[in-house]
Amino acid sequence: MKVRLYSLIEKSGMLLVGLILCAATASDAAVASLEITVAGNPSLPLENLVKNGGFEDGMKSWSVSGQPDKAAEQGWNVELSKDTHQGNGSLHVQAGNKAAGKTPGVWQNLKISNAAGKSYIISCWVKAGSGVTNVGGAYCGAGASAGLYSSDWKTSVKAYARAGNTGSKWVRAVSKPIKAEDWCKAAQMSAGLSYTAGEAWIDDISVTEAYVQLTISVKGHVKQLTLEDETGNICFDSDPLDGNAGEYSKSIQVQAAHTYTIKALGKDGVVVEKSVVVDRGADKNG
Ligand SMILES: [Ca+2]
Repeated sequence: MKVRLYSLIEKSGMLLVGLILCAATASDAAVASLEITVAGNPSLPLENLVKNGGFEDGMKSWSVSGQPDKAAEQGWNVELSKDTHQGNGSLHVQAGNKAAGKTPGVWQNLKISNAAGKSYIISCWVKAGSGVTNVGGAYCGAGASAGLYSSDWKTSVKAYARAGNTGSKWVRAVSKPIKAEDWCKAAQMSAGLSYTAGEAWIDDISVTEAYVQLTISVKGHVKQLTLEDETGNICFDSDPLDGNAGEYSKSIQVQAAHTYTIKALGKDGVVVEKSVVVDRGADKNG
């Protein structure tokens, strides 16, 4: 996809360069556009440690939290739903007022290996109704959390990806990264409602390594390159480049659970875009 984005001043400057270039190479065919390639370390998309995080295999790999046989008596309900962010299944959790002090939902153990020194992040897609609140912060609301534990489960570090009322829209909740220390030998995550009444749907839960090194390579005469996240926040800006080298390469560390867009301005004044999906939790709707 090619779009013109830069300011008129910049564009007219590029146009001038372009005209000079054309004059100098009048016999050449049209200016070749830029070719962008991206490699990730770890490789993309990042491995999702959550099994059946999109509930496409029903409730396979999940256990219902608490005392499922007393759910009705305690005023909560956990079930599979067809109201999804993607695919045919999602998790639907309801909690009545008398269950507002509970954490109804599902959980599973995560397999981690050689975790020490690595960081992890949890994300999920959440649709929460008007009754759901997260006034207590990350401990409360609708969504998912993940914990890294010592072998005796006594020491832990936790990450929370939760939302309050989402206006009945699907939104992506993303935790802060947590780092695994030497004592981290086990990992577990859960999804559902936490200390709130109300109703929520949860889908596409992902736990991955928190950071990935992107190596961006551009073939062609690139004048400037930026990397931005899904909110338009610029994560990297090359500033004006020479543009005569014919190739450009840059390695940038980014956080997982986001979608990135590379924009490269060619000598011809045309901006070439490439989107980078770091993990499977992100999709075309995200
Ligand atoms: Ca799904």
